[in-house]
Amino acid sequence: MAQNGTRATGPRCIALVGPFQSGKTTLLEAILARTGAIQRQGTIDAENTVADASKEARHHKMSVELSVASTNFMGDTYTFVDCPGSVEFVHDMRAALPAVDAAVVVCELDEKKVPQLQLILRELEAQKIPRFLFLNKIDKADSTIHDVLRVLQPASRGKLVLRQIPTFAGEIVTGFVDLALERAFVYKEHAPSEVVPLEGDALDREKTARFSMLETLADHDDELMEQLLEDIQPPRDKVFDDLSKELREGLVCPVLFGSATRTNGVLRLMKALRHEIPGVAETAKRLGVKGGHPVAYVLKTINTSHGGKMSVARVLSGKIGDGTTLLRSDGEAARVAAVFKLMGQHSEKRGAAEAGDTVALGKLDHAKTGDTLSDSQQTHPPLAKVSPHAPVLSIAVAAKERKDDVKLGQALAKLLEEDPSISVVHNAEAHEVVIWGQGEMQLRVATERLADRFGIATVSHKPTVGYRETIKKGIVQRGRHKKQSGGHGQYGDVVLDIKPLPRGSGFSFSEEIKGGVVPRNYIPSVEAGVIDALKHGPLGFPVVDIAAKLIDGSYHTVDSSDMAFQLAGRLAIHEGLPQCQPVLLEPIYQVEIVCPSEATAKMNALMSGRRGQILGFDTREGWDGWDMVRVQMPESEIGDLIVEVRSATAGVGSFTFKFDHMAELMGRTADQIVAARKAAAA
Ligand SMILES: Nc1nc2c(ncn2[C@@H]2O[C@H](COP(=O)(O)OP(=O)(O)O)[C@@H](O)[C@H]2O)c(=O)[nH]1
Ligand SMILES: [Mg+2]
Repeated sequence: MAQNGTRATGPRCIALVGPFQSGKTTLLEAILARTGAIQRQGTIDAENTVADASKEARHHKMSVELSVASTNFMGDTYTFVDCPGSVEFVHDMRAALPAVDAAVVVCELDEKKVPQLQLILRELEAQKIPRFLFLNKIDKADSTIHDVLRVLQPASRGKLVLRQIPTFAGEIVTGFVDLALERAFVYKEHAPSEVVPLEGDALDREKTARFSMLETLADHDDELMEQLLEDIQPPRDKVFDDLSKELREGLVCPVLFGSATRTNGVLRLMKALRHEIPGVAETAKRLGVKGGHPVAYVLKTINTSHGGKMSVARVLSGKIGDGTTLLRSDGEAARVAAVFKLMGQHSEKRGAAEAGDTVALGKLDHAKTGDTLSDSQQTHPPLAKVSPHAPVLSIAVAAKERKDDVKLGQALAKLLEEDPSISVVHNAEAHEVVIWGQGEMQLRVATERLADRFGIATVSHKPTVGYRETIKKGIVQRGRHKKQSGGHGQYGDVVLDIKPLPRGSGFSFSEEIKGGVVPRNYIPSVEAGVIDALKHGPLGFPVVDIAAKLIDGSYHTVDSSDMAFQLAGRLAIHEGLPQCQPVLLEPIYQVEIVCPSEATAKMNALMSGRRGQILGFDTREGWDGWDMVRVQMPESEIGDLIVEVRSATAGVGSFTFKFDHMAELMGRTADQIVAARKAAAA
């Protein structure tokens, strides 16, 4: 069992997270190369990295799903979960985090990326994941490197502590001093750094920087504080113990430097992970695992191109092997078909997985991402619950060929299984299958996967907006259906009192038939005819907020029928409504936008360009430096709103929305909508 101050034991699991393009996938590659898991370090450009091996990731040169790869370092197994940095794929990271011992937050010294960094740190803070910052791309560093804390601290609630300071030749960073070790290193490209004497200017800077590191640590350690006040040099072991303890408790976030492309700072990072992060015992405790028997957490679900399902899982206690029966928290059971070790897309069968191992479990039909699995002795309550962010963008998709319709439904179900931040809505009225997701790239990748992996060519278009129409004034309208074509005729005759209803009332039907002028048994037929006619009003949309009262009519003993009265009801509506001042209704949504305060003014401008009505501004609760803007906005304008919100906020702004009411729409916009509808129907 790991204790504070001593090294954790067993296989570790570490998430690589951080803003888009900060170098996470490259860092994983560097780690695998440095620790000997791969012969040569691949690059994003050469499309030969272990992670990002899917066709879509290669094609877009960005992570579009998480990748898992393991290595051995000084006798222990380390599994890394390389998470996509794009906000659109953030669910992969969020769902994986509960299972990891720690996260390495890969970042750049770029003020523009600080809001993204803040979002990610927020997630780690919320899930209480111990974290390092790895300041990458040190090969490109300029003078801002002296400002690391000033630039990055605002992104973190926990105190950042510099563990290293860079050393220079002129303007170029050539190495670093490790402040805990008090040792200077010079970077070597693709080789371990070389220890050099710590002297001169570097020594002076080291003293100052080390003192401020210790001061930060002393905030949580009275003994260390006394030593500092009395000018006593704390023993090196004590410093390491404090670093480790405060990291594990989430009190501080140590900052390391490096360059993933040059494999600089990678060994230092590995050593810090080895000595300082918690192991599976502590992680299991953090999650509340009731130990003793096998328990695992599913951090990702993958459907391989040959149709096999794999559940990537971290074993938190016990042992799971081929044939182990695993129960979900709700009691549903399935048997593990095989245990795999993952190296990106490549999987290899291995023996049983022990506590700490992160493996792929084959053919667990019942398992979903986020599930807690336990062996057949007893169920385990869920260890974590990570709900996907509400979707913000949608497209309607259809198979190019009719014959693929069924396949499309099945393929979508598999995509949803892999990425629960996508959802599918069947719009029966518009005969559309609508995919909802987190952004343009995610939806594009989803349609690419339908083609690449499932062989389904699709066409996509903007989803139909839920327009309605209603009437502004009433009318009393007769509808008479009469046909005499030899033998048996058809006869139905009704008079309807048609009236507008208040907004949101829907439809009501009533009758006031006296003296049986319309026989009882035909009244439901009239209603059915009216309902049918209201599906397409004079403007082409479903009619709502309308009352129809059957007040008169006549019948024929032989020729009247159910069908004839339905047709009469329809006729009355068709002939009556155009005279009732039909008007278009458009759905208005209540939208809550969250954004960094600097962008609030831009949101304001954005809203007026999209017929939005600002209801109010607020500071965002619990988020310093963020605002929340409440707006009412037509559904049609929300369509691609996320694209503009993100571009105005360095990618971090977002919103949620819910239907509020239907509002009358007149003038040019309405005319265009009606014309488009007519054209589509023609
Ligand atoms: N100069 C420099 N470029 C880097 C470094 N690490 C990554 N990159 C480049 O940054 C880009 C994004 O890298 P990638 O690993 O895909 O970032 P990710 O989105 O965080 O996974 C790629 O073009 C990398 O080659 C580094 O240490 N130095
Ligand atoms: Mg990546």
